[in-house]
Amino acid sequence: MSLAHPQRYTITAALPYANGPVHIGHLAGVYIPADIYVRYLRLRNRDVIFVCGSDEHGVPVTIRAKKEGITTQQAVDKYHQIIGDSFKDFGISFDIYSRTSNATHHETSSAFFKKLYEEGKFVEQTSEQYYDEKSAQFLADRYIQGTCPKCGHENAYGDQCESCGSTLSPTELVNPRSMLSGEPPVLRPTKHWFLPLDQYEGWLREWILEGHKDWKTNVYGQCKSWIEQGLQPRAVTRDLEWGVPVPVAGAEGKVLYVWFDAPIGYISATKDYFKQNPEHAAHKNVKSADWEKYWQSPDTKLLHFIGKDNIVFHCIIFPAMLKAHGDYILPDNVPANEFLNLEGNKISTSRNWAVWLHEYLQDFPQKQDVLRYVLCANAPETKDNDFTWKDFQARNNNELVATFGNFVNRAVVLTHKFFGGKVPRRGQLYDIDNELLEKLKITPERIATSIEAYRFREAQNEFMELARMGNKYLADTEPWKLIKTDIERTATILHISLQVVASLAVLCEPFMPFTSKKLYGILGINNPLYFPSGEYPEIREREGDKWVAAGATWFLSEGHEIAQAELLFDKIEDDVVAAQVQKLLDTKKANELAAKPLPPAKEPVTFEDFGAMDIRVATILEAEAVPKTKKLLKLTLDTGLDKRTVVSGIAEHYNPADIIGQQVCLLANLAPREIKGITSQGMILMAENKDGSLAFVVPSKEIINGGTIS
Ligand code: B3M
Ligand code: ZN
Repeated sequence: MSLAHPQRYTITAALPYANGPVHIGHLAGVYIPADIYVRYLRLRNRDVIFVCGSDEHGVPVTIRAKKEGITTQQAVDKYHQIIGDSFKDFGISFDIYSRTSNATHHETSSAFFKKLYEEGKFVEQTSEQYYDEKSAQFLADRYIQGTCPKCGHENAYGDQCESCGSTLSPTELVNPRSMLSGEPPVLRPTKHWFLPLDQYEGWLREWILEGHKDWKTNVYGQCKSWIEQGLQPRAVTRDLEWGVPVPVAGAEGKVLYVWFDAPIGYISATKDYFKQNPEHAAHKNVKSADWEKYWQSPDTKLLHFIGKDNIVFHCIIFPAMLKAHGDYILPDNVPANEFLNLEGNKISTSRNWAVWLHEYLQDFPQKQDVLRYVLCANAPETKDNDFTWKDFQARNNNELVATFGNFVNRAVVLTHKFFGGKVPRRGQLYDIDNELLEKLKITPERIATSIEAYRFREAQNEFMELARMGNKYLADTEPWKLIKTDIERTATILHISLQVVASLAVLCEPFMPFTSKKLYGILGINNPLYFPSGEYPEIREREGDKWVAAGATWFLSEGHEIAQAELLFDKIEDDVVAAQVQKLLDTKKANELAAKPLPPAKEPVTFEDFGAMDIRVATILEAEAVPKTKKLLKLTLDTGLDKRTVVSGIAEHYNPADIIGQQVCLLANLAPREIKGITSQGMILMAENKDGSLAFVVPSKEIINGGTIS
């Protein structure tokens, strides 16, 4: 059951690992829906806190740091900054973007563990785990590689084989080796603390399977299958150096498992927020210590926005932790999304198959709202979905430019042209006017209903429907023609159009906040329009410190002066989109090459076999294409011994003019061969890349022609 009348909302968005930048999949799956929801609540004047931060513990960050040759602290500092900036750039309106390496979080998660420990909520278990004797440490699953027992892939990880996708445990690997030292690890006993999830099974069954049939089917389904498979005790500590130290005597060298501390990060972030913003929600008169209300008061609605890979942690493990602790409320809902693919393939950080937010902004400055719009329109709400650049272009050009932007622009420009930039008088209304006004009246409520049901695509589409209808209204009534014969009717049409524009300005705020702000500017609304709590969809305008209703649908009064039109959206041309597609094709090619195996090793040869080769340094004197061939050059070489002709298949890699004077290595005693009527006396040594590109093999300093190579 969902909380019917919450007094306040605590909205969390998954804490991204600080091990890389964020991409469109993150935005579409988690942060855009969360931000829409929160902005909507704020428009309705609900008391809401929106928290997030970087997840700075766990093995993924240590691996990334190692790869970049920097310390783990440096790595998390770097990515915390990059990720935080991307969110800010895209208008994700967190009240706080915190981080789990800070003091508040260490204290909070440590105290959380300690309470559970002292109350005997954990079970202690000693088990055998892989240990690297050379580096003197236990190995996280990700730090062990070996042969996959299922498919024979030689570089499977201790937790997963990326070749066949099987989930593994480290002891299943054949020929395991430590990624730290390369040595085979040994098994050693180690003690850990486990959260006995099996003891919470009955309660989880009741709370989720009976009590939360309202959750999204993808979420409910995953929970059901986890619970029905039977829950096992789950280790909440690890043998690692990086993380929150286990606050118990005899636990040296152990830290909290990242999935134990990370969700507590939501609580820590809330505490930090209140420390930094004691005046939160001034109208609510909340004190700084009141962070507790947002986590412990049963009239608070707690929602976790996450991607589908995090469902078990947020629906089963974290709630079991909260329940074990006893002081906390539980999530009211966990509206998890599925995954967004990119041009038909799974987004992958390691394969660089992604549209990175910071790169998007370099290529499309000021187009944050376009991406927000497209990602919401395609959000993977019920199934995995695909982002394509073609669709991005089409939605921008057909929906944002041709419909929404065009409607606003015409209404504003014509008002200036015919009525000096003042909202004209509304005269008699006809059916066509009333139809649009009816739409205007019902749309806010419809958007609200969709958002409250976590159907953000549908909500945004409702918004767009109103813009479409407005656009059609102008096309049908043609005020630019009517002005010649009927000024009064033209005035009414523009009056109504401007009311719709004003409504769109407010309604688009959750989806396209940058555009909304521009529209407020154009309409000359100094204080943003506002939906009074409980009276939605009636919109009021703020005058000084008072809210005044301009009527149920009339937002702009007659005579109100508006500013000049500004470009809201502009057309994205084919070549711009083609460049993005090309960038991906290049990535794909680079990945394919990286995955392509090297030619296999050849059979051994004897020293005598090798000694029989007469390899010499030579210089190219002349070069010309061999007629009627694409690949061949005829070269004249100075070998020190003689001048000779060699035909070489390098025409696709070098221009004849560029290689005159080039030193090369020549297999000089290769038996002469007739090629295209030319006798070739020897062969030039070339090095070959995976992509087939060729380069001369040359001595690293100048050597006389005829110098031998051995
Ligand atoms: N950092 C996993 C992820 O980025 C993890 C989420 C933590 S939410 C408490 O998918
Ligand atoms: Zn495998």
